[in-house]
Amino acid sequence: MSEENSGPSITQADLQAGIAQRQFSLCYQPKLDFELLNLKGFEALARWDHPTLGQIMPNVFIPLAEEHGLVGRLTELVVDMAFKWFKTTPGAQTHTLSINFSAKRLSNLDFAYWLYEVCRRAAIRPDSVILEVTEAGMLEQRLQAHDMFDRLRSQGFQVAVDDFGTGGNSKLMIQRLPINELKIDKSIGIEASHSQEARAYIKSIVEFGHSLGIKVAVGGVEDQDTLNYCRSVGVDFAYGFLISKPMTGEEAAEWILHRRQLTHKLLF
Ligand code: G
Ligand code: MN
Repeated sequence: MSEENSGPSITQADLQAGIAQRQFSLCYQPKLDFELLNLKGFEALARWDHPTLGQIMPNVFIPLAEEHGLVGRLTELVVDMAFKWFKTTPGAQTHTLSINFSAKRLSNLDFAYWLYEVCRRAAIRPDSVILEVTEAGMLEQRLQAHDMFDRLRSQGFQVAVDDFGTGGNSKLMIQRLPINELKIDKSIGIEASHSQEARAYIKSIVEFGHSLGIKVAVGGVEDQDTLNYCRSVGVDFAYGFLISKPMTGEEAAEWILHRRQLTHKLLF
């Protein structure tokens, strides 16, 4: 599976057909909770299983969807798939479900209410759903960000800032926003294995986040030393290949059943 997609020429019609034919699937990556010493929840990660080009990653198709006004339909499809998995997977609903959203989509006035209605119909508690918006996307929507997060929070949802540390300096903005979680970008988690600066950065963001009552997650945790370091400086949650690669819905269902054994070896 290629993580870097050098940008095959995909047209608007391709994407339209892809959405109509539901050529998309979700993988699920577990998030480890250092306080619970257990699985906290899953992040749903979208993939486009293109019939001829193979698997296409979100960093390619999301900008395209935004450009062609298809992000709304794509969001509906992703939410539908993620909620179906969440509802039908035994034990999933005792955990959280993080979903990536385009900040452009969230700024829509009706969005929070629409999502609330979808949750209500599916009998999913809004507080188990975490909406992830990238730091760059949030900065782009800086004028709407406060209202949009407020609307989401008042419907009971949680909000996370994704890819934190890569999208410009949003610290001042974050201080004024109702945010539940900061997710330090995986490039920084990966670097932390060999870079003292990356480790110092993680530590400083933990202090910053906690001073505002915001939980801090680190992505890209690939080795035990980085996991131990994160835990020692008070990071709340970790994601990464050390814990698990993104899995199919069925594999993630299996993971839930065996999570105690799977997380035990990393933490004790
Ligand atoms: O930024 P975000 O966390 O949404 O990115 C998730 C993507 O990063 C997934 O496509 C996943 O395959 C990849 N990923 C997740 N964990 C790791 C990791 O530990 N190392 C690397 N190199 N990539 C990861
Ligand atoms: Mn994410």
